[in-house]
Amino acid sequence: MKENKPTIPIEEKIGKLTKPKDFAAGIPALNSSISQIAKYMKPGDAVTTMRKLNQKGGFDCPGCAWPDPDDDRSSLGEYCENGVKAIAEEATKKSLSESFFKENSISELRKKSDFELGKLGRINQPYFKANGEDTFKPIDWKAALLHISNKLKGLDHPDKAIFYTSGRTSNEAAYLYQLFVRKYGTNNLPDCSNMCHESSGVGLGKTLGIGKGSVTLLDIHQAELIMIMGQNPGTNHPRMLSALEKCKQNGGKIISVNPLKEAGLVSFKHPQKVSKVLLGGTKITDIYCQVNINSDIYFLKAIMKLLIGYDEKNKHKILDYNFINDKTDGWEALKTSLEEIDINECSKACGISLEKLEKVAKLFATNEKIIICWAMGLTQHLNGAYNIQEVVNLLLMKGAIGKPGAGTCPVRGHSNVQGDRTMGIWHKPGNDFLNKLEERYHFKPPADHGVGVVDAIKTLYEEKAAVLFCMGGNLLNASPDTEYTAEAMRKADLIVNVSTKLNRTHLVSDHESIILPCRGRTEIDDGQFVSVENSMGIVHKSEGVLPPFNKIIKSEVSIICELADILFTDASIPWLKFASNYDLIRDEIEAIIPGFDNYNKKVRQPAGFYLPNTAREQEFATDNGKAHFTVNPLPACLLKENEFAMMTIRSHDQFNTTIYGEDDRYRGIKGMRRIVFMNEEDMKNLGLKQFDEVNLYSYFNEEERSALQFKVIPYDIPKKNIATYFPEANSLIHINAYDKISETPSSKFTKVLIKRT
Ligand SMILES: Nc1nc2c(c(=O)[nH]1)N[C@H]1C(S)=C(S)[C@@H](COP(=O)(O)OP(=O)(O)OC[C@H]3O[C@@H](n4cnc5c(=O)[nH]c(N)nc54)[C@H](O)[C@@H]3O)O[C@H]1N2
Ligand SMILES: Nc1nc2c(c(=O)[nH]1)N[C@H]1C(S)=C(S)[C@@H](COP(=O)(O)OP(=O)(O)OC[C@H]3O[C@@H](n4cnc5c(=O)[nH]c(N)nc54)[C@H](O)[C@@H]3O)O[C@H]1N2
Ligand SMILES: [Mo]
Repeated sequence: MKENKPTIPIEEKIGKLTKPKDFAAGIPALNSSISQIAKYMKPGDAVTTMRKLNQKGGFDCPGCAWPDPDDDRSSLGEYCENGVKAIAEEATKKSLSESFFKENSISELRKKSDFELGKLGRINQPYFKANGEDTFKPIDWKAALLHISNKLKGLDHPDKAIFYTSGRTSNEAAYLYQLFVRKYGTNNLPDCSNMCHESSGVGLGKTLGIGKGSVTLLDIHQAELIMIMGQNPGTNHPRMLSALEKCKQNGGKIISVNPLKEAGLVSFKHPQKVSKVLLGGTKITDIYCQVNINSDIYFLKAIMKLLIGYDEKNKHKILDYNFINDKTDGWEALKTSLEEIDINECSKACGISLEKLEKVAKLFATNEKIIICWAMGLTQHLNGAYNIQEVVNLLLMKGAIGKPGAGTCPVRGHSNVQGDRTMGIWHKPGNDFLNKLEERYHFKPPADHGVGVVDAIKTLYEEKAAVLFCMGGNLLNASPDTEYTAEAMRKADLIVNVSTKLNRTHLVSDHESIILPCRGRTEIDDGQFVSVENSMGIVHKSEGVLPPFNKIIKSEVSIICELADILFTDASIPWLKFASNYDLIRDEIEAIIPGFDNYNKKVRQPAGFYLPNTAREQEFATDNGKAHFTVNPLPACLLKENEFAMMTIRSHDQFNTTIYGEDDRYRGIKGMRRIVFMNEEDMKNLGLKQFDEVNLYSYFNEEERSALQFKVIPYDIPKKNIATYFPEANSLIHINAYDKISETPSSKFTKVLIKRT
């Protein structure tokens, strides 16, 4: 790789540390929300927006995918502090301009931090950077779309173009986008899911026959036991805390499995209930297990082995044999494999004492309505799919699936990432789906699978693709191996980004780059509304309330339709009609995708509608109709004496690659992001003090990767484990360090050496 300045510039800031919090939300969260709104929005707009957020008839928060209550929504708006930040970021009145780009060359802009780039304001019109130039110049829509269309027509094979999607795209835009891409002739449809919950989709699909979770919000309220693994809801899904609070009020117990003691998992003070804030909060976690990074399989196997032991001692009353016999296969093989497991080794590997493991197992033994929730701490590993399959094993033993208060709960990230996949944004589409497209639209969709994110980057690196089209997102910063990815992208002839805000992916190109500005969720869309699917499979309407940022920017649907209208000369698909009436798009979706009968009618019901979910009905759409127990290998995550296991996590002040601010309030960090959280004893052993500067190195397949100039922070984290922020440390994650089953990059486990600068 060519020697270069780091793609993400190094900031040398020293901030402040305070004591990490042991509760989430409360008055500070409300204050923080209000100050965010005040900074970026007009007061009138702010009030209108907040009243309509996640209300029936309002718009879907562009933050996370946590569902809204079917009834009983808070009159203040069903929102959280971080949802407010997401909205303020989008609804800002600040604008980029032609003169700004005249005065700031692209190489100058590359020196800005992600935080600074985000604060420049909304993209106000289409821009074009020509080959060999170093500035963005305005271009009109027609010329931009014609240029893209000509480029696509000029490729010698449609697979030379790659079409990425982030997870904010609505159902309507996503459906048309995949139709456009397949009519063009490729399945190269990587999406952010490839870096996110792909392991959940694959692991659940293989064992239960459906790649989505099985529980509803009511199940969470009714559960007797919830185990939360690898998730930080206080920051990333704050509205989940209200649901957990209800579970606790109903007598439920909660186990948290996480290397860090995350504030929101410890206790919660409901920010919209003043009495709760003043009187103290609800204790959330009953048993907190601070496991080592990527030791969850050891932990889960230990619990299962203990459960089998209890079951034998209790006349086989602990496990659900009716369910195991009627609904599953593979039980004997799993049982035999667990006999060979050494429980002391498991305890040592995960760092949880036998005594504590027994306490956890006893809760599983004595409860029936059990839910396991998880997010990136389980999915982003070399063994991500296996992690999920072990979660399934534990639930199946207890028959805890498809009955009230029990089941699987992968907590999704982007607000419509699940819906995008339902709409066909997938590089590995099934034949049934493709055949239906062929029948309805009379073209032959490509049969060969396309590339996911990792392969997309490698394809660009090897110059086997020339055009990269991104429907939202920030692929450069979101991807692993930042320097490799940047070099891959620099080789593309043309990069197109449909975006709301400027980010590093817009600036990376060495050749041509086009930015097409689009409207966001909060904005009125010429009388149309869109729909989205949340983490629990509920599809509902989302209608913006603010006037569009300006008259030039277009909706994602219009951009796709106008480009398709230019690219395809035949009139077999009425693209422009779709753009003027989204009901027509929903009719198309109804015709192709199962579960959308009467879509236009049902989507207008105030709380939307549930998509069918086989696992929820205890039906398993696998090869033989049974849910599968699986035997999964123990991950080899032994560390050499000088190695540390690094996870990359989100701060409280970011949405993925969008950096709202430089604090991480719950973890007690102020004004800095280029930091390594480290165990105090490990620091002592290395002779390091707080704020000392270190360089980080990783060696995957003996290839070195580095991330330089990080400040060390002492933190309550198990020994030999460290944490850094995403995306600053992405350069350490080798492009080939991904789960071979789900292709998910191993963002939560990298072996790292720490050297003083
Ligand atoms: N405000 C805000 N909301 C968001 C986002 C955001 O960036 N900001 N992002 C959205 C998106 S796209 C997603 S996918 C979700 C992400 O939501 P999360 O998955 O909660 O996000 P991460 O910060 O990646 O946190 C992972 C958690 O897993 C723990 N962990 C790491 N490795 C391991 C491990 O090996 N085992 C276990 N048991 N735990 C581990 C970490 O300590 C951390 O608490 O949030 C969504 N919502
Ligand atoms: N090391 C490491 N890497 C990770 C992760 C990790 O935990 N660690 N997490 C991974 C995960 S879970 C995910 S989901 C990915 C996220 O990957 P992406 O989805 O690609 O990244 P985002 O940061 O969410 O994208 C932000 C950009 O989206 C654009 N945008 C915002 N709203 C809209 C809109 O309404 N329409 C359009 N067209 N554009 C919009 C803005 O221009 C903004 O700059 O990152 C992954 N990368
Ligand atoms: Mo995600």
